[in-house]
Amino acid sequence: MKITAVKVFVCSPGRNYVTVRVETDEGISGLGDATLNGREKSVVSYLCDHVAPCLIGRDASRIEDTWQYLYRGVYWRRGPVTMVSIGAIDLALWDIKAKVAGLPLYQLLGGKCRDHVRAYCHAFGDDAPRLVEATQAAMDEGFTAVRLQSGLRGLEENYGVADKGKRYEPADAALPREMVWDTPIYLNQMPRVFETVRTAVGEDVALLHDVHHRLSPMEAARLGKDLEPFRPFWMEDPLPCEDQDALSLVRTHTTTPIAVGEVFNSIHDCNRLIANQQLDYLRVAVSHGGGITALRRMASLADLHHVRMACHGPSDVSPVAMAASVHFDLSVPNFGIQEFMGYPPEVRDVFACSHELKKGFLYAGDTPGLGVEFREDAVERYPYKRAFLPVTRLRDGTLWDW
Ligand code: CS2
Ligand code: MG
Repeated sequence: MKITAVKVFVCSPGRNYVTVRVETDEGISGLGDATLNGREKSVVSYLCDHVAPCLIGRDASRIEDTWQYLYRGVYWRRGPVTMVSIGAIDLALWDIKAKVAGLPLYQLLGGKCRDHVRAYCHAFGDDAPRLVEATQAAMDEGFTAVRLQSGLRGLEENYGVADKGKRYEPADAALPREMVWDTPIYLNQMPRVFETVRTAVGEDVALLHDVHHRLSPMEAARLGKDLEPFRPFWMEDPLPCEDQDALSLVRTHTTTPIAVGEVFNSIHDCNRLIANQQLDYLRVAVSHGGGITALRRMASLADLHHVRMACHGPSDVSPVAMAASVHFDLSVPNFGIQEFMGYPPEVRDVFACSHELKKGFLYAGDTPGLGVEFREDAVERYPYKRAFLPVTRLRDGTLWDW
């Protein structure tokens, strides 16, 4: 079975998605997600100019060899653009292989390790009482795990809080918007927010929180300690984690579990963190990390060191990568939890999916392959829109971590 075409589509049903279709001479094609929020066109060029021409005529069944060819065979390795491109091709080839076998992808990955995938959703509020309402609403829908992001007193906007007309943090502006951040206010307020929500909703629901890389190691240690009484499921991305040793300082001071990795794109970004047990959950997205082939290697390494997988699943990961995450989550022994923000109707109109969310849990469905259909006319119906994520500054104008 030979690859005859690698097609790349960019559409914007509310936000930009880069979708890859690998076609074969036997009429079976596979889908991959190559979306890199705010950098979509770089990926399109990488795929169209540097990947697609090399794949025509190659055997579509040779998934590992193609991965090695695109990674090891290339002088410039790693980096988000390269790895999401490899990831998209990898997903498409797994999709093809599973369609040929007539099986949902998880069957080729060893079959189900669990019946369904526990998902967490996002709750946000301008203040703690609104966050209580949002958390309760999520629990009423059946979610057993909820991520809490709160507005901060004196700050107009905060990451992840789309309350009362404010924006989540999507790449929604043709030039980057600017947001203001204040660490002392955050460190004082966040534990109180957790206390209010935990007291209101009881101890059975898992409560998560995303710090979005904004603290120093000592500040993160303090936050972890201050949150401990309210039993957070995890504290996500407490630090900018290029400095792989910094997390060990955080861990010395707190038992609050740590989740990192949504900006990682290779096993080399996390192998020391995993081996040194500096994290509890690894958040690499199945697309950004180089596909199913690469994620399985990370999961095996993580499993040796008591680290669980928790693939990144924001709305800027398309339903194609979300489907791949669900198949992956069903099949790896060390699954932790799956982020699921859901998609608006425009996105569901472009991507028809067999996976579904029912009462806070994800199910893959039985459709052969990844179980996603992509409508190519989306490119005309929802054309690409240039869009940047915002930048963050301290009150005095100092540019801050994102
Ligand atoms: C977030 C993301 O889902 C998450 O945990 O950190 O929303 C992230 O901000 C975006 O994916 C950025 O592209
Ligand atoms: Mg995050």
